[in-house]
Amino acid sequence: MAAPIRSIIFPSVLLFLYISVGIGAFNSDIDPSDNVAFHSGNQQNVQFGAAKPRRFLLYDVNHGEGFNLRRDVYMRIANLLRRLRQDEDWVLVLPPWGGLYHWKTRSLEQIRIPWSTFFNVESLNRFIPVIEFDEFVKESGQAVIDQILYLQGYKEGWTNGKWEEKIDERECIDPPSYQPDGKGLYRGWFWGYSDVYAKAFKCLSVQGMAGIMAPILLHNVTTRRSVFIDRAEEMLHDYYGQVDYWNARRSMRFAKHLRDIGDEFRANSLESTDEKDKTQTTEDWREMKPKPGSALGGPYLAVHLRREDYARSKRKEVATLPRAAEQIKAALIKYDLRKVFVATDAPKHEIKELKKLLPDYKVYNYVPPKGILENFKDGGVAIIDQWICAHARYFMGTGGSTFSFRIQEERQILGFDTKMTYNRFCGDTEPEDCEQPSVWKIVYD
Ligand SMILES: Nc1nc2c(ncn2[C@@H]2O[C@H](COP(=O)(O)OP(=O)(O)OP(=O)(O)O)[C@@H](O)[C@H]2O)c(=O)[nH]1
Ligand SMILES: [Mg+2]
Repeated sequence: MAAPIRSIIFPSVLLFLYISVGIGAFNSDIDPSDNVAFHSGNQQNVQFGAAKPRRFLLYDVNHGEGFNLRRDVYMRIANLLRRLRQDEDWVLVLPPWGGLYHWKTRSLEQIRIPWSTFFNVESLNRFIPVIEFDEFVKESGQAVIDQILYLQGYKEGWTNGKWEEKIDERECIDPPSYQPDGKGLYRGWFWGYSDVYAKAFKCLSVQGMAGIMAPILLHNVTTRRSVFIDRAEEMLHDYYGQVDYWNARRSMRFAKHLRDIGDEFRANSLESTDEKDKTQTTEDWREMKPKPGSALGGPYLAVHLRREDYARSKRKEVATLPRAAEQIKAALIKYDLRKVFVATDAPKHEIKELKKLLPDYKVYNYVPPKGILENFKDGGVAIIDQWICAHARYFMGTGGSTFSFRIQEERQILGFDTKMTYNRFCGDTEPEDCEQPSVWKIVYD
Protein backbone atom coordinates (compact mmCIF):
# COMPACT_ATOMS: atom_id res chain seq x y z
CA MET A 1 0.00 0.00 0.00
CA ALA A 2 2.86 2.35 0.81
CA ALA A 3 4.42 2.97 -2.55
CA PRO A 4 1.35 4.12 -4.48
CA ILE A 5 0.40 6.58 -1.75
CA ARG A 6 3.86 8.04 -1.80
CA SER A 7 3.95 8.53 -5.52
CA ILE A 8 0.64 10.32 -5.46
CA ILE A 9 1.82 12.62 -2.72
CA PHE A 10 5.10 13.57 -4.28
CA PRO A 11 4.99 15.18 -7.67
CA SER A 12 7.75 13.81 -9.84
CA VAL A 13 10.25 16.57 -9.05
CA LEU A 14 9.85 16.02 -5.36
CA LEU A 15 9.96 12.29 -5.77
CA PHE A 16 13.30 12.69 -7.44
CA LEU A 17 14.47 14.97 -4.69
CA TYR A 18 13.23 12.61 -2.07
CA ILE A 19 15.38 9.89 -3.50
CA SER A 20 18.47 12.00 -3.99
CA VAL A 21 18.12 13.61 -0.59
CA GLY A 22 17.82 10.26 1.09
CA ILE A 23 20.85 8.82 -0.56
CA GLY A 24 23.19 11.67 -1.29
CA ALA A 25 22.84 13.84 1.70
CA PHE A 26 22.38 11.60 4.65
CA ASN A 27 23.93 8.24 4.04
CA SER A 28 24.20 6.77 7.46
CA ASP A 29 25.69 9.58 9.42
CA ILE A 30 22.74 11.50 10.72
CA ASP A 31 22.03 8.90 13.32
CA PRO A 32 22.90 5.33 12.51
CA SER A 33 20.28 3.92 14.82
CA ASP A 34 17.66 5.97 13.04
CA ASN A 35 18.23 5.10 9.49
CA VAL A 36 15.69 3.36 7.40
CA ALA A 37 17.70 2.21 4.42
CA PHE A 38 16.25 3.44 1.21
CA HIS A 39 17.32 2.98 -2.34
CA SER A 40 16.22 4.72 -5.46
CA GLY A 41 13.40 2.92 -7.19
CA ASN A 42 12.74 0.75 -4.20
CA GLN A 43 10.35 2.24 -1.77
CA GLN A 44 8.97 -1.01 -0.46
CA ASN A 45 11.12 -0.92 2.60
CA VAL A 46 9.49 2.20 4.01
CA GLN A 47 7.91 1.08 7.23
CA PHE A 48 4.14 1.08 7.35
CA GLY A 49 1.67 -1.07 9.13
CA ALA A 50 1.31 -1.01 12.90
CA ALA A 51 0.22 2.34 14.33
CA LYS A 52 3.22 4.50 15.06
CA PRO A 53 3.37 6.75 18.09
CA ARG A 54 2.46 10.36 17.70
CA ARG A 55 5.38 12.56 16.78
CA PHE A 56 5.95 16.21 17.58
CA LEU A 57 7.29 18.87 15.25
CA LEU A 58 8.67 22.02 16.87
CA TYR A 59 10.17 24.99 15.09
CA ASP A 60 11.57 28.45 15.58
CA VAL A 61 12.64 31.39 13.45
CA ASN A 62 15.76 33.56 13.46
CA HIS A 63 15.50 35.82 16.48
CA GLY A 64 15.78 39.06 14.51
CA GLU A 65 12.62 38.35 12.48
CA GLY A 66 9.42 40.22 13.23
CA PHE A 67 5.95 38.96 14.06
CA ASN A 68 4.51 39.04 10.56
CA LEU A 69 7.31 37.15 8.85
CA ARG A 70 6.93 34.58 11.62
CA ARG A 71 3.30 34.21 10.63
CA ASP A 72 4.48 33.49 7.11
CA VAL A 73 6.90 30.82 8.35
CA TYR A 74 4.01 29.20 10.23
CA MET A 75 2.21 28.74 6.91
CA ARG A 76 5.22 26.94 5.43
CA ILE A 77 5.54 24.66 8.45
CA ALA A 78 1.80 24.00 8.56
CA ASN A 79 1.93 22.64 5.03
CA LEU A 80 5.01 20.56 5.84
CA LEU A 81 3.06 19.08 8.72
CA ARG A 82 0.19 18.20 6.40
CA ARG A 83 2.66 16.43 4.19
CA LEU A 84 4.03 14.44 7.14
CA ARG A 85 0.55 13.48 8.27
CA GLN A 86 -0.07 11.71 5.01
CA ASP A 87 2.33 9.06 6.37
CA GLU A 88 2.46 9.44 10.14
CA ASP A 89 0.67 10.97 13.10
CA TRP A 90 2.43 14.29 13.59
CA VAL A 91 1.33 17.29 15.62
CA LEU A 92 2.78 20.79 15.49
CA VAL A 93 3.97 22.39 18.71
CA LEU A 94 3.40 26.13 18.55
CA PRO A 95 6.55 28.04 19.51
CA PRO A 96 5.81 30.45 22.37
CA TRP A 97 6.10 34.10 21.38
CA GLY A 98 8.64 36.40 22.90
CA GLY A 99 11.73 38.52 22.76
CA LEU A 100 10.79 40.29 19.53
CA TYR A 101 12.82 43.33 18.59
CA HIS A 102 9.76 45.51 17.95
CA TRP A 103 8.02 44.76 21.23
CA LYS A 104 9.38 47.73 23.04
CA THR A 105 7.12 48.33 26.03
CA ARG A 106 9.75 47.83 28.68
CA SER A 107 7.38 47.57 31.61
CA LEU A 108 5.95 44.32 30.21
CA GLU A 109 7.43 40.88 30.34
CA GLN A 110 6.96 39.66 26.78
CA ILE A 111 8.15 36.05 26.67
CA ARG A 112 6.55 32.61 26.92
CA ILE A 113 3.38 34.01 25.36
CA PRO A 114 1.06 31.25 24.14
CA TRP A 115 -0.47 31.43 20.67
CA SER A 116 -3.95 31.71 22.16
CA THR A 117 -3.08 35.27 23.23
CA PHE A 118 -2.95 36.27 19.56
CA PHE A 119 -4.70 33.59 17.53
CA ASN A 120 -7.76 31.42 17.62
CA VAL A 121 -6.14 28.05 18.24
CA GLU A 122 -9.35 26.19 17.42
CA SER A 123 -9.20 27.69 13.93
CA LEU A 124 -5.59 26.63 13.49
CA ASN A 125 -6.65 23.14 14.50
CA ARG A 126 -9.13 23.00 11.66
CA PHE A 127 -6.17 22.95 9.29
CA ILE A 128 -3.58 20.90 11.18
CA PRO A 129 -3.36 19.57 14.73
CA VAL A 130 -1.48 22.06 16.86
CA ILE A 131 -0.73 22.22 20.56
CA GLU A 132 0.81 24.89 22.74
CA PHE A 133 4.28 24.26 24.13
CA ASP A 134 2.95 23.69 27.67
CA GLU A 135 0.68 20.95 26.35
CA PHE A 136 3.63 19.34 24.60
CA VAL A 137 5.48 19.18 27.91
CA LYS A 138 2.40 17.70 29.56
CA GLU A 139 1.67 15.23 26.78
CA SER A 140 5.22 13.99 26.30
CA GLY A 141 5.81 13.98 30.04
CA GLN A 142 9.00 16.02 29.98
CA ALA A 143 10.47 19.27 28.68
CA VAL A 144 12.86 17.38 26.44
CA ILE A 145 13.33 17.60 22.69
CA ASP A 146 14.83 14.55 21.00
CA GLN A 147 16.51 16.19 18.02
CA ILE A 148 17.33 19.71 16.91
CA LEU A 149 17.85 20.25 13.19
CA TYR A 150 19.43 23.66 12.77
CA LEU A 151 18.98 24.98 9.24
CA GLN A 152 21.54 27.14 7.50
CA GLY A 153 22.43 28.07 3.94
CA TYR A 154 25.39 26.73 1.99
CA LYS A 155 28.76 28.20 2.86
CA GLU A 156 29.72 28.26 -0.79
CA GLY A 157 26.45 29.92 -1.88
CA TRP A 158 24.96 28.84 -5.19
CA THR A 159 27.31 26.67 -7.16
CA ASN A 160 27.65 27.51 -10.88
CA GLY A 161 25.35 30.47 -10.18
CA LYS A 162 22.48 28.03 -10.35
CA TRP A 163 19.76 27.64 -7.75
CA GLU A 164 18.67 24.09 -7.13
CA GLU A 165 16.83 22.35 -4.33
CA LYS A 166 19.15 20.50 -2.03
CA ILE A 167 19.79 19.57 1.58
CA ASP A 168 22.92 18.15 3.23
CA GLU A 169 24.21 17.53 6.67
CA ARG A 170 27.09 19.98 7.10
CA GLU A 171 29.33 21.51 9.71
CA CYS A 172 27.67 24.45 11.40
CA ILE A 173 28.65 27.67 9.62
CA ASP A 174 28.20 29.83 12.72
CA PRO A 175 29.00 28.57 16.20
CA PRO A 176 25.82 26.71 17.23
CA SER A 177 23.58 28.51 19.68
CA TYR A 178 22.91 25.18 21.40
CA GLN A 179 25.82 23.66 23.29
CA PRO A 180 26.15 20.37 25.13
CA ASP A 181 26.47 20.55 28.91
CA GLY A 182 28.60 18.18 30.99
CA LYS A 183 26.12 15.37 30.36
CA GLY A 184 26.01 15.92 26.63
CA LEU A 185 22.54 17.49 26.76
CA TYR A 186 22.04 20.48 24.50
CA ARG A 187 21.21 23.70 26.28
CA GLY A 188 20.30 27.02 24.71
CA TRP A 189 17.36 29.35 24.15
CA PHE A 190 14.11 27.41 24.23
CA TRP A 191 11.57 30.24 24.21
CA GLY A 192 12.55 31.35 27.69
CA TYR A 193 12.01 27.96 29.37
CA SER A 194 15.22 27.29 31.24
CA ASP A 195 14.50 23.63 32.08
CA VAL A 196 14.21 22.52 28.45
CA TYR A 197 17.04 20.67 26.75
CA ALA A 198 17.62 18.60 23.63
CA LYS A 199 19.26 15.21 23.27
CA ALA A 200 20.83 15.66 19.85
CA PHE A 201 21.79 18.47 17.52
CA LYS A 202 22.72 18.71 13.83
CA CYS A 203 23.28 21.50 11.33
CA LEU A 204 21.72 21.04 7.91
CA SER A 205 22.47 23.18 4.89
CA VAL A 206 19.29 23.67 2.96
CA GLN A 207 18.17 25.36 -0.18
CA GLY A 208 14.61 24.52 -1.03
CA MET A 209 10.93 24.36 -0.20
CA ALA A 210 9.60 23.18 3.14
CA GLY A 211 8.60 19.83 1.62
CA ILE A 212 12.30 18.96 1.30
CA MET A 213 12.28 18.22 5.03
CA ALA A 214 9.56 15.58 4.80
CA PRO A 215 11.70 12.59 3.77
CA ILE A 216 14.22 13.42 6.47
CA LEU A 217 11.62 13.63 9.20
CA LEU A 218 9.90 10.48 8.00
CA HIS A 219 12.91 8.33 7.24
CA ASN A 220 16.12 9.65 8.73
CA VAL A 221 15.31 10.61 12.28
CA THR A 222 12.75 7.93 12.92
CA THR A 223 13.65 7.21 16.53
CA ARG A 224 13.28 10.87 17.37
CA ARG A 225 9.73 11.44 18.50
CA SER A 226 10.13 15.18 18.86
CA VAL A 227 12.07 17.08 16.24
CA PHE A 228 12.77 20.79 16.46
CA ILE A 229 13.58 22.64 13.23
CA ASP A 230 15.32 25.88 14.10
CA ARG A 231 15.86 28.71 11.60
CA ALA A 232 12.78 27.42 9.81
CA GLU A 233 12.66 30.57 7.67
CA GLU A 234 15.41 28.96 5.57
CA MET A 235 12.71 26.79 4.00
CA LEU A 236 10.59 28.39 1.33
CA HIS A 237 6.90 27.97 0.61
CA ASP A 238 6.04 24.84 -1.31
CA TYR A 239 3.25 26.58 -3.18
CA TYR A 240 3.29 30.31 -2.53
CA GLY A 241 -0.04 32.01 -3.18
CA GLN A 242 -1.79 28.77 -4.07
CA VAL A 243 -4.57 26.90 -2.35
CA ASP A 244 -2.43 25.36 0.43
CA TYR A 245 -0.95 28.74 1.18
CA TRP A 246 -4.38 30.30 1.45
CA ASN A 247 -5.87 27.49 3.51
CA ALA A 248 -3.07 27.86 6.03
CA ARG A 249 -3.52 31.62 5.96
CA ARG A 250 -7.29 31.43 6.38
CA SER A 251 -6.88 29.18 9.40
CA MET A 252 -4.79 31.88 11.14
CA ARG A 253 -7.68 33.77 12.61
CA PHE A 254 -6.96 36.32 15.29
CA ALA A 255 -8.09 35.61 18.83
CA LYS A 256 -11.68 36.63 19.48
CA HIS A 257 -10.75 38.92 22.38
CA LEU A 258 -8.58 41.01 20.02
CA ARG A 259 -11.15 41.08 17.22
CA ASP A 260 -13.77 42.23 19.74
CA ILE A 261 -11.59 45.15 20.86
CA GLY A 262 -11.02 46.17 17.24
CA ASP A 263 -14.75 45.86 16.48
CA GLU A 264 -15.63 48.03 19.44
CA PHE A 265 -13.25 50.73 18.24
CA ARG A 266 -14.73 50.51 14.74
CA ALA A 267 -18.26 50.86 16.07
CA ASN A 268 -17.51 53.70 18.50
CA SER A 269 -15.16 55.84 16.43
CA LEU A 270 -15.51 54.85 12.81
CA GLU A 271 -19.24 54.07 12.35
CA SER A 272 -18.24 50.65 11.17
CA THR A 273 -20.14 47.43 11.82
CA ASP A 274 -19.96 44.11 9.97
CA GLU A 275 -23.60 44.23 9.00
CA LYS A 276 -23.38 47.66 7.35
CA ASP A 277 -19.93 47.01 5.92
CA LYS A 278 -20.71 43.50 4.61
CA THR A 279 -17.79 41.94 6.45
CA GLN A 280 -19.57 39.21 8.38
CA THR A 281 -17.52 36.10 9.06
CA THR A 282 -18.59 32.51 9.50
CA GLU A 283 -17.70 30.57 12.65
CA ASP A 284 -15.57 28.10 10.65
CA TRP A 285 -13.10 29.64 8.19
CA ARG A 286 -13.52 26.69 5.84
CA GLU A 287 -17.07 27.82 5.11
CA MET A 288 -16.12 31.38 4.32
CA LYS A 289 -15.74 32.06 0.62
CA PRO A 290 -17.09 35.55 -0.04
CA LYS A 291 -17.37 36.82 -3.58
CA PRO A 292 -14.46 39.15 -4.41
CA GLY A 293 -15.71 42.68 -4.05
CA SER A 294 -18.63 41.73 -1.81
CA ALA A 295 -17.15 43.50 1.23
CA LEU A 296 -17.84 47.23 1.38
CA GLY A 297 -15.87 48.23 4.47
CA GLY A 298 -16.48 51.04 6.96
CA PRO A 299 -16.66 54.69 5.93
CA TYR A 300 -12.98 55.34 6.57
CA LEU A 301 -9.63 55.11 4.93
CA ALA A 302 -6.96 53.04 6.67
CA VAL A 303 -3.23 53.30 6.22
CA HIS A 304 -0.30 51.37 7.57
CA LEU A 305 2.54 53.80 7.91
CA ARG A 306 5.67 51.85 8.79
CA ARG A 307 8.26 54.16 10.37
CA GLU A 308 10.95 53.42 12.97
CA ASP A 309 13.67 51.21 11.42
CA TYR A 310 12.14 51.62 7.94
CA ALA A 311 12.38 55.42 8.16
CA ARG A 312 15.82 55.37 9.80
CA SER A 313 17.29 53.14 7.13
CA LYS A 314 15.82 55.45 4.47
CA ARG A 315 14.23 52.66 2.48
CA LYS A 316 13.08 53.95 -0.85
CA GLU A 317 9.45 53.02 -0.07
CA VAL A 318 9.27 55.32 2.95
CA ALA A 319 7.53 58.66 2.57
CA THR A 320 8.23 61.64 4.79
CA LEU A 321 5.24 62.68 6.88
CA PRO A 322 4.26 65.63 4.62
CA ARG A 323 4.44 63.37 1.56
CA ALA A 324 2.41 60.67 3.34
CA ALA A 325 -0.18 63.27 4.36
CA GLU A 326 -0.55 64.39 0.73
CA GLN A 327 -1.22 60.83 -0.38
CA ILE A 328 -3.72 60.25 2.44
CA LYS A 329 -5.54 63.44 1.47
CA ALA A 330 -5.70 62.47 -2.18
CA ALA A 331 -7.23 59.07 -1.30
CA LEU A 332 -9.74 60.65 1.10
CA ILE A 333 -10.89 62.98 -1.64
CA LYS A 334 -11.01 60.24 -4.27
CA TYR A 335 -13.16 57.95 -2.11
CA ASP A 336 -15.18 60.75 -0.58
CA LEU A 337 -14.22 59.88 3.00
CA ARG A 338 -13.73 62.15 6.02
CA LYS A 339 -11.98 59.78 8.42
CA VAL A 340 -8.64 58.09 8.32
CA PHE A 341 -7.37 55.38 10.66
CA VAL A 342 -3.59 55.32 10.96
CA ALA A 343 -1.82 52.16 12.08
CA THR A 344 1.79 52.98 12.72
CA ASP A 345 4.82 52.21 14.81
CA ALA A 346 5.75 55.90 14.70
CA PRO A 347 6.60 57.68 17.94
CA LYS A 348 3.94 59.96 19.46
CA HIS A 349 5.44 63.18 18.13
CA GLU A 350 5.25 61.90 14.55
CA ILE A 351 1.60 60.93 14.97
CA LYS A 352 0.93 64.44 16.28
CA GLU A 353 2.73 65.95 13.31
CA LEU A 354 0.73 63.83 10.86
CA LYS A 355 -2.53 64.94 12.48
CA LYS A 356 -1.44 68.57 12.09
CA LEU A 357 -0.79 67.97 8.42
CA LEU A 358 -4.40 66.80 7.93
CA PRO A 359 -6.38 69.58 9.65
CA ASP A 360 -9.55 69.10 7.60
CA TYR A 361 -9.99 65.43 8.40
CA LYS A 362 -10.52 63.23 11.40
CA VAL A 363 -7.39 61.20 12.06
CA TYR A 364 -7.63 58.20 14.39
CA ASN A 365 -5.09 55.88 15.87
CA TYR A 366 -5.54 53.12 18.43
CA VAL A 367 -4.12 53.87 21.87
CA PRO A 368 -4.63 50.88 24.17
CA PRO A 369 -5.87 51.36 27.73
CA LYS A 370 -3.35 50.08 30.27
CA GLY A 371 -5.22 46.83 30.96
CA ILE A 372 -5.37 45.86 27.29
CA LEU A 373 -1.66 46.52 26.83
CA GLU A 374 -0.88 44.48 29.95
CA ASN A 375 -3.00 41.54 28.91
CA PHE A 376 -2.32 41.40 25.20
CA LYS A 377 1.08 43.10 24.98
CA ASP A 378 2.58 44.96 22.02
CA GLY A 379 1.75 42.01 19.76
CA GLY A 380 -1.95 42.15 20.63
CA VAL A 381 -2.11 45.90 20.04
CA ALA A 382 -0.47 45.45 16.61
CA ILE A 383 -3.16 42.87 15.75
CA ILE A 384 -5.93 45.26 16.80
CA ASP A 385 -4.39 47.83 14.44
CA GLN A 386 -4.33 45.24 11.64
CA TRP A 387 -7.91 44.22 12.29
CA ILE A 388 -9.15 47.81 12.08
CA CYS A 389 -7.17 48.36 8.85
CA ALA A 390 -8.67 45.18 7.43
CA HIS A 391 -12.19 46.62 7.68
CA ALA A 392 -11.68 50.01 6.03
CA ARG A 393 -13.26 50.96 2.73
CA TYR A 394 -9.82 51.53 1.22
CA PHE A 395 -6.37 50.52 2.44
CA MET A 396 -2.92 51.83 1.72
CA GLY A 397 0.15 50.10 3.18
CA THR A 398 3.90 50.50 3.23
CA GLY A 399 5.86 48.85 0.42
CA GLY A 400 7.83 45.77 1.46
CA SER A 401 6.30 45.50 4.93
CA THR A 402 5.02 42.07 5.94
CA PHE A 403 2.78 43.90 8.43
CA SER A 404 1.02 45.48 5.44
CA PHE A 405 0.98 42.20 3.47
CA ARG A 406 -0.85 40.43 6.25
CA ILE A 407 -3.50 43.19 6.28
CA GLN A 408 -3.88 42.82 2.54
CA GLU A 409 -4.46 39.09 2.91
CA GLU A 410 -6.96 39.66 5.71
CA ARG A 411 -8.95 41.95 3.41
CA GLN A 412 -8.94 39.33 0.66
CA ILE A 413 -10.32 36.84 3.16
CA LEU A 414 -13.08 39.28 4.08
CA GLY A 415 -14.04 39.71 0.42
CA PHE A 416 -12.68 43.13 -0.54
CA ASP A 417 -12.00 44.13 -4.11
CA THR A 418 -8.25 43.91 -4.70
CA LYS A 419 -8.23 47.51 -5.99
CA MET A 420 -9.30 48.74 -2.56
CA THR A 421 -6.53 46.74 -0.89
CA TYR A 422 -3.28 46.35 -2.81
CA ASN A 423 -2.12 49.93 -2.52
CA ARG A 424 0.90 51.51 -0.93
CA PHE A 425 2.50 54.84 -0.18
CA CYS A 426 5.05 56.05 -2.69
CA GLY A 427 8.38 56.88 -1.11
CA ASP A 428 9.96 60.30 -1.38
CA THR A 429 12.39 59.34 -4.08
CA GLU A 430 9.77 57.44 -6.07
CA PRO A 431 7.49 58.79 -8.78
CA GLU A 432 3.87 59.62 -7.88
CA ASP A 433 2.68 56.59 -9.82
CA CYS A 434 5.15 54.22 -8.15
CA GLU A 435 4.74 50.51 -8.65
CA GLN A 436 1.93 49.11 -6.52
CA PRO A 437 2.04 45.80 -4.63
CA SER A 438 1.44 42.62 -6.60
CA VAL A 439 -2.05 41.27 -6.21
CA TRP A 440 -2.35 37.82 -4.63
CA LYS A 441 -5.87 36.66 -5.30
CA ILE A 442 -7.26 34.19 -2.84
CA VAL A 443 -7.54 30.61 -4.04
CA TYR A 444 -10.12 28.22 -2.58
CA ASP A 445 -10.33 24.42 -2.62
N1 LIG B 1 0.84 48.57 16.86
C1 LIG B 1 1.53 48.61 15.72
N2 LIG B 1 2.73 48.03 15.65
C2 LIG B 1 3.40 48.10 14.49
C3 LIG B 1 2.88 48.76 13.36
N3 LIG B 1 3.77 48.65 12.35
C4 LIG B 1 4.80 47.94 12.84
N4 LIG B 1 4.59 47.59 14.13
C5 LIG B 1 5.45 46.79 15.01
O1 LIG B 1 6.64 46.53 14.32
C6 LIG B 1 6.67 45.18 13.89
C7 LIG B 1 7.06 45.15 12.42
O2 LIG B 1 7.74 44.00 12.15
P1 LIG B 1 7.19 42.89 11.14
O3 LIG B 1 5.94 42.34 11.73
O4 LIG B 1 8.32 42.00 10.87
O5 LIG B 1 6.84 43.64 9.82
P2 LIG B 1 7.83 44.52 8.93
O6 LIG B 1 9.08 44.85 9.71
O7 LIG B 1 7.00 45.66 8.49
O8 LIG B 1 8.20 43.61 7.71
P3 LIG B 1 9.62 42.92 7.36
O9 LIG B 1 10.38 43.93 6.59
O10 LIG B 1 9.30 41.70 6.58
O11 LIG B 1 10.27 42.59 8.67
C8 LIG B 1 5.29 44.59 14.12
O12 LIG B 1 5.26 43.24 14.36
C9 LIG B 1 4.80 45.45 15.29
O13 LIG B 1 5.29 44.92 16.50
C10 LIG B 1 1.59 49.38 13.47
O14 LIG B 1 1.06 49.95 12.54
N5 LIG B 1 0.97 49.26 14.67
MG1 LIG C 1 10.54 43.31 10.40
